[in-house]
Amino acid sequence: MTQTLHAVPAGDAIDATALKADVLKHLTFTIGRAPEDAALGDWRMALSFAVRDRITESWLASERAAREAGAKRVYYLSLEFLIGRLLEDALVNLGLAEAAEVALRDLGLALGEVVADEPDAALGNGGLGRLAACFMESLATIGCPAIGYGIRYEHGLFRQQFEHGRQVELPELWLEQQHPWEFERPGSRLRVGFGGHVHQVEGRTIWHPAEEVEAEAFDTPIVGWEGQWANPLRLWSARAVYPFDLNRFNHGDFRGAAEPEALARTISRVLYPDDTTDEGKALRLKQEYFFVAASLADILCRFERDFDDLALLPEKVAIQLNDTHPAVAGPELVRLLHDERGVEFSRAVEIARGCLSYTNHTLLPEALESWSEGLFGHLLPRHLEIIERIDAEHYGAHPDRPGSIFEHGEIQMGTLSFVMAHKVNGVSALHTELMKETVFEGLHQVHPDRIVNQTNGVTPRRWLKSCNAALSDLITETIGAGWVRDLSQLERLEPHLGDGAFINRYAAAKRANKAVFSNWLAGDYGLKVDPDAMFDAQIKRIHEYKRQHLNILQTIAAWQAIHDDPQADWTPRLKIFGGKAAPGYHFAKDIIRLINDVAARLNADPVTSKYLQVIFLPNYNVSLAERIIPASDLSEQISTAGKEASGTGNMKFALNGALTIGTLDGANVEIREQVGPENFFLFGMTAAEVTARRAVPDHARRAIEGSAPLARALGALRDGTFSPDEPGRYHGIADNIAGGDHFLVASDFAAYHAAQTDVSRAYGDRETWARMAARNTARSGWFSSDRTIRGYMGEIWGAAPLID
Ligand code: T68
Repeated sequence: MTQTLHAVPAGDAIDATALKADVLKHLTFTIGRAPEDAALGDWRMALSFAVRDRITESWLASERAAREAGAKRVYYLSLEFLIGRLLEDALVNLGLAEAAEVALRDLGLALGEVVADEPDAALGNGGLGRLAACFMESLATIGCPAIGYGIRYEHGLFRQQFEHGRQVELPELWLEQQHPWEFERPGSRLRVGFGGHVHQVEGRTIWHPAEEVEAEAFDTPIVGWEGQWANPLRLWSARAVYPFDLNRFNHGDFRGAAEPEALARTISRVLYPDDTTDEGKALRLKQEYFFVAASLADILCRFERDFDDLALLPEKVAIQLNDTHPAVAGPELVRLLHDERGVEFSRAVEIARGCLSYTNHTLLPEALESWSEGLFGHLLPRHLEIIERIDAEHYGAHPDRPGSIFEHGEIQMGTLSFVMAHKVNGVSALHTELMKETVFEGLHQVHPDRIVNQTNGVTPRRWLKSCNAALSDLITETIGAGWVRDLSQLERLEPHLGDGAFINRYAAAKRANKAVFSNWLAGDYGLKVDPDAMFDAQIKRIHEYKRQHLNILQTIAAWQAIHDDPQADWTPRLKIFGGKAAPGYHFAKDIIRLINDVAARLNADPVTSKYLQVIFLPNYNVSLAERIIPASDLSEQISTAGKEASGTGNMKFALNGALTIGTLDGANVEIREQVGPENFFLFGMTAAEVTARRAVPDHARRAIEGSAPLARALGALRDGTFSPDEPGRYHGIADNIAGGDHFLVASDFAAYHAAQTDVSRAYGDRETWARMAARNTARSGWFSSDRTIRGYMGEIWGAAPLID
């Protein structure tokens, strides 16, 4: 026992001793278990509480410091926070990872197992939610006083399973176990109303909602690097105002007695899993207003505790809308200021605009939010009136009519957000320019200074330091530990790139990660892979614009080519897929099934499987990404140009030394600029070429005629090669590609196929490949979410950090 303590530095030994004592204390007094009876989950809970104590100290001190400084606060409103696991992140940021390892070893436990026992908090669908989580961590690292506001969904994103290759959705149950990180705030419940009517009393407008629910806050403190600052993530849970109808109960109506509670709780029951269908529209709008109303009431309450002049609001309060989902914050803030506090209407709009800013995450027309006036007016009658007045005033000021909030009989939430925000930002340079040219063209002309760019980033604590110990240790040994706080310091690796010994060590770190991953694959999925094969990964939501079907089609073509000449010098590859399809998105689900069918056929092929294997890992989530990314050699970023707003997975891969094969889309453009075109496999049409190509009649047919491998791969979809029991299963996908091909799979195929051949050739020279990979790491410093947050602070929020 003492030996282990001597093996670590003195500070860690003290931490380990104290931590062990705290773990035992919490096991006894918080969990109520004796060590000899404790299960893994009990130990994890005890460790989490011991860690939370330390975060809480930092959090309360941060809150005190922000208040004393009268600092401007940032409020990040997001319907999604894709947090993942918190324990490891917290340990790493508090500098307690080694101490925890020692303390647990002393108790007969392995830290890795304890950490892996934590369920992922999957309160988000994909990139937008994960960005919000990275931002929370960066805000705390930088020391910017902030609160993240969202919904405490009982069920996060569904759990994905495959049955005969098909996606099936199961409910996600993260709250089935106690969530040790949060503080419940039963004392500060707020009421949120819906429906009803509006009337005037002595010149003032009063809204009488027909229905009310209560919002209860749960605070999870998020700690930054080195534990200097922590901010809360405040998630709202819905409950009934009168949870239980005793009268109905006493009359024997037990079901009816419980009804109000069941109905109210529906609001925070599930994360909207689908960004494509109309289902559950009213509930979705209720969720949006519910969390916005509770958050704004909370924000004003905090403001009014410290200040008494509402004119100061824009100076003290910055409210960021993560996409249009919280767009009702505009009219709600106007309602709070005008109806409830008597501020003159135009002045209320001006104050609200001074506080609000809006981030756009998509240009896809089908993903832009709009609400029918009927539904909206039914649930939020006063807000509809306010929006009408805002629209009229905006229109009055700009008679050339840059675009009304009311178009096609619907309330356009993007326009509303734009009109109510003092800054509107895109999430990559290309996306921001396209915003100006497309959806917001008219508004941009009238407000040329409103749109700004803030290219996304990722937190290097989770996405390098903790997920990739082999590489981060090498980096720290080479350039010191300063990169964890200041990722731009990675450029100090540059002088080492010419050093063969360093490149060998870099390659060895990647090889070690691949070995770990291979063992895990063999153990959990029974798939034996060669760790020296190229690991080629596409992990993200399944969507036609992301073109997983282009990837699998090219895989089929590669398989056919290997069959033609099995003796040739093929570069072995493992194709890794991961991602969920929206439950109602049938085409995306067909793509999943196709990939699984192709995997089954190829992995069982005695001729080709030593060169080409495919695996679709089920239930892709943050923790799985943390496993896959450090072990990958190639990152697939192959969306149709102009469609992917930014991407953030692309940044995580580059940082961890995977080379990108990609189009000029989203932040790929900036990644290629940073890492250098010679360290990036570019292919495909540009956004402008995509637009032009769509106008070419028969573009898909022409592309197929021009590419024999494409024609042959499509042939295999049609002749039932991958679905012998049901030969027609993939005709839909083949017809889509050969027909309208909106996402230009056929037109980009030949270029993609050629680029993949280049990739295989390049991988043959391992030293050169490793140098290119190391260069990707060295030049990815700009993609830290710390840089992004500093951009928001300076250009949008006007907020300053409170630590150096
Ligand atoms: C993503 N958007 C973008 N949306 O696709 C991605 N949408 O390019 C970008 O990097 C990322 O945002 C962060 O900026 C999403 O993830 C959603 O998840 C979503 C959810 C509900 C409704 C609409």
